[in-house]
Amino acid sequence: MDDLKAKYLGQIAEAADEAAIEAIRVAAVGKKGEIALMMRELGKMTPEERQTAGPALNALKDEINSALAAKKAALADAALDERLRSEWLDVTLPVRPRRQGTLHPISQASEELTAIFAEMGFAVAEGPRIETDWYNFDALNIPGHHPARAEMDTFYMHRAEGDNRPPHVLRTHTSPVQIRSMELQGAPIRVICPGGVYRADYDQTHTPMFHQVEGLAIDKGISMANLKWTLEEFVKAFFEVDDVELRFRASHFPFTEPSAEVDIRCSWEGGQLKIGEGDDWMEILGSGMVHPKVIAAGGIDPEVYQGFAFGIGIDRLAMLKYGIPDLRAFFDSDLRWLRHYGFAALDMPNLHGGLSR
Ligand code: 2U9
Repeated sequence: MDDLKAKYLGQIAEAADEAAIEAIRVAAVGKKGEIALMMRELGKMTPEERQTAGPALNALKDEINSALAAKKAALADAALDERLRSEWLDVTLPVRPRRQGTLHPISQASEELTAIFAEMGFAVAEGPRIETDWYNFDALNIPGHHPARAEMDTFYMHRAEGDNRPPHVLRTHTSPVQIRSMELQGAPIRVICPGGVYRADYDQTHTPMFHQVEGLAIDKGISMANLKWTLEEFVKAFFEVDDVELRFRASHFPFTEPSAEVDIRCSWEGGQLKIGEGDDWMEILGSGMVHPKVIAAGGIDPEVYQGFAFGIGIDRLAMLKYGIPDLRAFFDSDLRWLRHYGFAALDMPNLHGGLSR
């Protein structure tokens, strides 16, 4: 029996995996194993022999069973250790670089100028890009025969044959939003309307879709002086200069009277634009006192209320601020040119605090 014990304990010690353990179990202590066979032999023994051989066989069986269990547990531990070693992750490694998007310069310029006007008390209003010709033209003192209606290179929406209602248009300016705001809110009102507008035009300085921000302030006793101050504050904050000189040139728009185009003093040194100093002037926006007919179209009494309005091209403003030469780059380029101009990934801390150039 000692030989048997030595044989199986030796095999168990040598077993390399669970399958080997199972094979030893079947051979040694299984139903038809060696110990079971020996148990059967007990019947042939004398009672005295049986008294020593029986307990000895049972003890051997227990010993082999516990050696099998211990070896099984040791193998499982070793397998776990191996997995922990081979599947180990260094969570302190730096993450792999990920491709990240950036805010579009037009969005960035739009956010910046919105924040500046918000600080001066202007709310932001938005409206539909598909408009009726009343909101886009008539309410703005641009009647059917008016040349501006043709000048604005309007995109007209298709009407079904036999439908003789005036067609909807892609808004040619954000002014309809201001008419809608006047209708909704009445006076007094201070609002800016940033957003995309459409004109059938395409060359180095025009794209069929571009962005405007228009501003409107209506109250009792508003004058050109309020307009001038507002625009000066805006230009100083947007171009981050302490002082700036604005030049108001008489102009004409159907929706304002009087009307003025506004230039800022600037210089071009070696192709580099400097805002606020120099001997040059650059046109940046149009403005004026809102025409009484337009105030009335918004449902406000022009005998009681006056107002100023202005319109700025955001795309051009972004080009000037960030030094981007061709307007078309805004709409047919990818991230590489944005990176070239120093536009940072969305989660960079300098997002709203100017550019890291
Ligand atoms: C209402 C009343 C008046 C908005 C105005 C301009 C002058 C103007 C251009 C600037 C560059 C368009 O993007 S651009 O091409 N805009 O010159 N816009 S006054 O006047 C309004 C608007 C709404 C109710």
